[in-house]
Amino acid sequence: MWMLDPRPNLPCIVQAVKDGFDLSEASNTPVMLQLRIRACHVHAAHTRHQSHCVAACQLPARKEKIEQRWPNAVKFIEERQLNEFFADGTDDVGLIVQGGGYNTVIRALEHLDMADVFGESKVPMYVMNVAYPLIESEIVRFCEGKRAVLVLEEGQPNFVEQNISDIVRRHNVDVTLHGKDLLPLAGEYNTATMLKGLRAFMEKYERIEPLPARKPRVIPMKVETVERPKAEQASLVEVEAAEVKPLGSLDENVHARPPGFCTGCPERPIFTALKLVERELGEHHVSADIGCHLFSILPPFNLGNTTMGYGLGGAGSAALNVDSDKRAISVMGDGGFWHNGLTSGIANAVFNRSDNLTIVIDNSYTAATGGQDILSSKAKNETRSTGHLIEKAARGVGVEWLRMIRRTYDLKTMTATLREALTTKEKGPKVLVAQSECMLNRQRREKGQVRKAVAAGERVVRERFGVDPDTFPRGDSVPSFYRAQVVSNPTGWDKFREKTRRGFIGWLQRRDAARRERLAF
Ligand SMILES: Cc1ncc(C[n+]2csc(CCOP(=O)(O)OP(=O)(O)O)c2C)c(N)n1
Repeated sequence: MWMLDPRPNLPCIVQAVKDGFDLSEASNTPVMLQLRIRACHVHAAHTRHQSHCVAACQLPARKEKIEQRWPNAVKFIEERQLNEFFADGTDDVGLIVQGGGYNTVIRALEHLDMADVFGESKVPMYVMNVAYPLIESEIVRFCEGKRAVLVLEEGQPNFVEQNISDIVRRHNVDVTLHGKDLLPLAGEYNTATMLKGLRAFMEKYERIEPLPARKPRVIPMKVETVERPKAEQASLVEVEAAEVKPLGSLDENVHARPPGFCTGCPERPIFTALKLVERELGEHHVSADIGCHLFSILPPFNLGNTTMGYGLGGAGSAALNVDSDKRAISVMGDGGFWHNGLTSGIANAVFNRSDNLTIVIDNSYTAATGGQDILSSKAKNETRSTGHLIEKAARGVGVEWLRMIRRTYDLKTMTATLREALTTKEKGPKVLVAQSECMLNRQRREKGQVRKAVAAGERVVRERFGVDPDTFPRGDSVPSFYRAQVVSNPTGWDKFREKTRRGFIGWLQRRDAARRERLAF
């Protein structure tokens, strides 16, 4: 089966759909379009091509495939120029990359000053928007006359590199091939990884200077920021000057900060509650899922033993449906729930008479990929049908024990419900729908509304939360938090209240300052 792996920009992807249908027609073979994960995170509008009907492709008869369909496909790919050449002829070293990896290579080249941000490479590149079949004539054409070529291919075995090696050997092309000798065998080829490989390649062929050996970056000692009475300050300066000493490299001294939940994220308290309940009931197997909630597997929560795939939190814990004093807990997002979790996780748990607990984390969006709407989103969407309840769907497939929590920040209720779910004698799957809107998306949603209301002269109240800097923790002290209200277009009553409060607080502050002054002497 042929496979397209277009460069991850929308016009290329749209074009690849059209080309894919045409290629399929021309070669009477199914064509697969691969979209890499980052490409799946973008959305935009584009003009539709004339729709094609999918030709019913006959399943391969081996002889016919080799003698007719394969050559037809190769011819079509060559003629339609589905693969691309960039900056060819400018140098005698070059790069071969599959379309899906193109943006990352360009970003890495930009770091080496070998490409600009608009994707103009200064290094010859052969971009395979068709990952399979490989086009021999194009590979020979690209490699001929080059000293060396680097193949940037994610994954192992390195099928593309091996295939290219075979092609250049058979055609007696005198080129040195590099690939997995300079790049890692496993793991995602992100910019940092590609940069390392590219740097090694470019240094080897003297296209760039080797990096000078890195000196550890030295950071100064922490500087005391406590405010002290003036009298003490002069001597403090002397103490600081005496104590400043280099602390060594940043790597050794600055704590790594793992990615985690956003500030104010409603998913965070769910895992806090789970952590608290585990203190009472002991550790459980937690089958995690794909989405923002997967940050639970990192510090400070460290909750999540397995992750199988999107919507598969429940399915992943199915194997642990055994007689035990502890139930397995599975987590799934509302996106994962609708993607397949309702059937692969919940319905199967009903069917298999599972005793496990599934927590559906319902934040009203597929949040991790940018806040797209889903069936249960509350937002009114002009082109989609929203507002379909998760609890109704779960009950519809036979769940009896189901609890809804409509404010995940309510830690007491969260903890109590989790405890009940993990200890109740009731048989059958337990489903807990923990619902609170994603804060990032809520802010995006409300921003426009608020701006309009303020412009229309309406009274709008916004809340702000913060930590009182005067009480910021030192030693064992506990900081104090505040909630402030910002009122736009205040009424006369608002203004009067504000004035009275300010007057009273000012009086308290003056009284406090006088008392401190008295105590200082
Ligand atoms: C099989 C698969 N498809 C798609 C993705 C891309 N993806 C990553 S997170 C995510 C959305 C998760 O949404 P949801 O389950 O609602 O969790 P949330 O991020 O809102 O907490 C998707 C589609 C993936 N990782 N795996």
